[in-house]
Amino acid sequence: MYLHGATVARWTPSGCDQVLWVSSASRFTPDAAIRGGVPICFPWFGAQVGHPESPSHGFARLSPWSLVAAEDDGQDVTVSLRLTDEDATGASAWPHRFEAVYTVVVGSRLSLALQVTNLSDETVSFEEALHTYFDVRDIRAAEVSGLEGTAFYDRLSGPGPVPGEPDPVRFGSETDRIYLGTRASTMVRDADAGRCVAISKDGSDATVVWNPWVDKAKAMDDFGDDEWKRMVCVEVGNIREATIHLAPGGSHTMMTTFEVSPTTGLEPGRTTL
Ligand code: TA6
Repeated sequence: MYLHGATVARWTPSGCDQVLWVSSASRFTPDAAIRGGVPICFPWFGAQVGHPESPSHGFARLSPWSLVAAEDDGQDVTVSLRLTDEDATGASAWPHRFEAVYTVVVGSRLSLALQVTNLSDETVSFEEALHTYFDVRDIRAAEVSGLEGTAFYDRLSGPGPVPGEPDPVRFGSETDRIYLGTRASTMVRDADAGRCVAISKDGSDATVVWNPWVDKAKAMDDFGDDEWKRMVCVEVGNIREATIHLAPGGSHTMMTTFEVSPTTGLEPGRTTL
């Protein structure tokens, strides 16, 4: 885990392979987000509306967080990090007094909780997401379930929401979707690796699913050309209609938990390229 962006980069439950993916081309510099693990998107998702010059996905993943607590209870290790408007890099783009506390519980499960408190004397609005990169053996044999029937914004095809689909999400091309109004748990089923990662959440009304596929992977200089095969992003968040509005003194917490289990022989069809 890095103080830079409070980015959890690796988590390997005992007896399991690595669950989180990090690009071999990722930069580890103060001016760049880590390409992989769990970058924190806050206080906006994607481009900041009306501010094209602002960093994509906000400043939290580019900022130095402070360690405020660490505890090992023999079972789990709990680490808490903090970011305020005073420490945040480029916070002028969002001129509000705030405190964000990120609590990470590492054990046989990984739990992440982002609590944001409005320290200003006016109501503030923000978007957020835990932009998790999961490691998969081959994206063409993987699927994401739990979003069946849920409408989504397809960021590749245009503005309006698209009706939900009956089946789990499978991957045969670039996929970039924001699922709306969903508090559902999801599951990454990685057939080739014989494992599932269950993703439960709380305080989140949106879920994003992303794989850049071939061309977008090539277009990113901190992402290996062939690495699109080995990752999928499933991101719990509050985005667009789920934007959070916090009154002065108010707090909001979004949390997610990951748990690994073996697949039970449900082999989805492999997507051919
Ligand atoms: O979460 C999906 C997404 O918003 C995609 O549109 C893609 O741009 C990805 O995030 C990565 O964004 P980044 O700013 O990290 O390059």
